[in-house]
Amino acid sequence: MKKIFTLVFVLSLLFSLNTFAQLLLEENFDYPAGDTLLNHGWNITGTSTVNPVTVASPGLSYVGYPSSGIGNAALLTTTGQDVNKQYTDSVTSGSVYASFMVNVTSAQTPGDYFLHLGVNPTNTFDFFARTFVRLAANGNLTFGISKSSTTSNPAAYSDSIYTTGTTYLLVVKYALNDGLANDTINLFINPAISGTEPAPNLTVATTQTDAVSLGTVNLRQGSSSNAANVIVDGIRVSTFWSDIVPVELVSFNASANGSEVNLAWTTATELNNSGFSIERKSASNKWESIGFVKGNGTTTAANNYSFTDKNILSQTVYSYRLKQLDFDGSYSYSKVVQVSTNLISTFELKQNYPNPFNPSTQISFSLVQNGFVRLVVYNLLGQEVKTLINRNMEAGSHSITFDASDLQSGVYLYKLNAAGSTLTKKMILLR
Ligand SMILES: [Ca+2]
Ligand SMILES: [Ca+2]
Repeated sequence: MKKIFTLVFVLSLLFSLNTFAQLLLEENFDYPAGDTLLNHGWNITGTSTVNPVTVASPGLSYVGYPSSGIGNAALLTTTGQDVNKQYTDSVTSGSVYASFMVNVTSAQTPGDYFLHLGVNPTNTFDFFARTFVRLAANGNLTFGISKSSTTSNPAAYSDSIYTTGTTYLLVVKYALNDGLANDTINLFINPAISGTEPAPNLTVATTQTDAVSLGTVNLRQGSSSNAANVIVDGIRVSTFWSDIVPVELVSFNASANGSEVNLAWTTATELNNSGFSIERKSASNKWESIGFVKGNGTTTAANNYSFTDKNILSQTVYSYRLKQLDFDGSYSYSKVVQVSTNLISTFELKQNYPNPFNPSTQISFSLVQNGFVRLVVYNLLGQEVKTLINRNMEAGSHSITFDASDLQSGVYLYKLNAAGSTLTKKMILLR
């Protein structure tokens, strides 16, 4: 990533690109450990108030997942209170995706479900996309999914390759298909963080009654003889896969630096990535492409990219976005970052301070553009007594300390020359 330094001004925006994703729910459990979830916008599912669901520390992390490592987590044990949280809106068509990190502390052979989707307000029977975990014969874990009740439609289970004490990323998908008794449910386990929905690990399509709508995510503490002890964290619900697991780009950073704007971004993984078209607009204009940066095709390694926009105006707010292009021509946009340029619009040489001075003083000046700069001190006879600056400098405000301890008292001139212009001021050394 670019190291950025400027004497003038730095505005830096660094954030995960999904910051403004249209999530129906985001729950990072960024609450004090030990709090009950009922204190943080969750409601009771059913009636039990025994063994409330509480906040546990630390939270869970999963590389590349946007809700990774934020705050704490929810701790689910067995029996007692179940809780739910409402989406901002109920969903009646399309698909609902609910992603979350899960770390199973211990599991039991019969297995039980610890998370499900429900209507809003929740009731005690519309439990859809039930997500299970159980202990397999080989000592590992398997995750499972069902449409609703498993009495006559057992849950589908994954391979028994998962282990306790490991954090997994699970995504539950409930597709509200047009027509009756035909909705489908998928479970994705550790899907690629690519922004593109992959093939699911599990699919359930029974003729059980469909959900009329979905409006809550529910955490459940199952039976003492079946259920697991589970830590759940980073719940994200949306009708778009790309909102919950969006992170082809993990950061996108814009900074104004003198006479240019530097863009820097990082990808966690890439899939068929031809590259990035850099798009810019200022307040009154349309988006325009200002350059292209080649991608790395398909890779699971993190990659850093940068682009410098040298064609900018002063005192202007620019918006930038990346149009990520696949080899097949499909594309997606990053979120937008904004940056305010603060280029100096006047060439200026300020009065030194202090003045008179003994033995040193500060000389400040502003440059409109990058270029070669000379700052020279003369005596009143026009003789050069000291060269303070004689080099290329960046546009912006600068200051330099002039130490006159080897000069005699008197009036001196200091002359700044840059970009073909010269400015001169007087200063008085009083020893
Ligand atoms: Ca968390
Ligand atoms: Ca249906």
